[in-house]
Amino acid sequence: MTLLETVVVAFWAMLPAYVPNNAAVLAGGGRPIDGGRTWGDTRVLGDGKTWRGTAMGIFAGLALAAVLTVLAPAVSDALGFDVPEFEPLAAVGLAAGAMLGDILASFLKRRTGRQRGAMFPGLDQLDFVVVSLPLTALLATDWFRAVFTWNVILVVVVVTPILHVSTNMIAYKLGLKNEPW
Ligand code: CTP
Ligand code: K
Ligand code: MG
Repeated sequence: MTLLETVVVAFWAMLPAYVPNNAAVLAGGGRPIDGGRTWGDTRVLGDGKTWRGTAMGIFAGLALAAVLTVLAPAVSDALGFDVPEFEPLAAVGLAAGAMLGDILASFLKRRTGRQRGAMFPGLDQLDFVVVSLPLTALLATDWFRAVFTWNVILVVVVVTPILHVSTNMIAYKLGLKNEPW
C-alpha cells in the first residue's frame, strides 16, 4: 500500500471509533453515568459522561459502520484499492471501545484532580484509540489482523490527534463544545 492508501484505509477503519465522541457531544445531557456519586471528594466520572451521550455515541458508531459496509465495494472500485467492510463485532469493538476509552479517561482525570472539562494533553486525543483497538482485536481478531496492519496502526496514532484537535476546535467555534479540546 502507498502512504496515501494507508491513510485512507486508517481513516475509513477508524470512522466508527471517531464518530461516537462527536455524537456524544451533540446528544449529551441528562443523567450522569456515575449518578452523582463521588470517590473521595471528587466525582467518579463527572457530569460530562451521561447515559444518553454514551448510548447515542455507540449507536452513531454502529450505524456508520453499517453504512460504510454497504458503501465499501463501490468505494473500493472507485479508488482502485480496498477499503474494509465491518464485521458486526468489529463495529461493536470500535464504537463501544471509543466510548469506554473516553469514560476511563474521565475517571483518570477526576482521580488526578482535574475538573470536568479540564484538558489532559495526550489522553484527550488518544483515549478512545487506546481502548477501541484492543477491544476490537479481542472481539474480531481475524478482521482486526487483516485491517489494522502495523502501518495502519502507526498512521492512526499519528493522524488521530491532528483530527481530534481540529474537529474539537471546530465544535468549539460552532458553540457545540465548551472547551476547544
Ligand atoms: N458527553 C456525554 N457522554 C459521554 C461523553 C460526552 O454526554 N459519554 C457529552 C457531555 O455533554 C460532555 C460533552 O459531550 O460535556 C463533551 O465531552 P467531553 O469533552 O468528553 O467531556 P467533558 O465535559 O470535557 O468532561 P471530562 O472532563 O470528563 O472529559
Ligand atoms: K474526552
Ligand atoms: Mg472535554
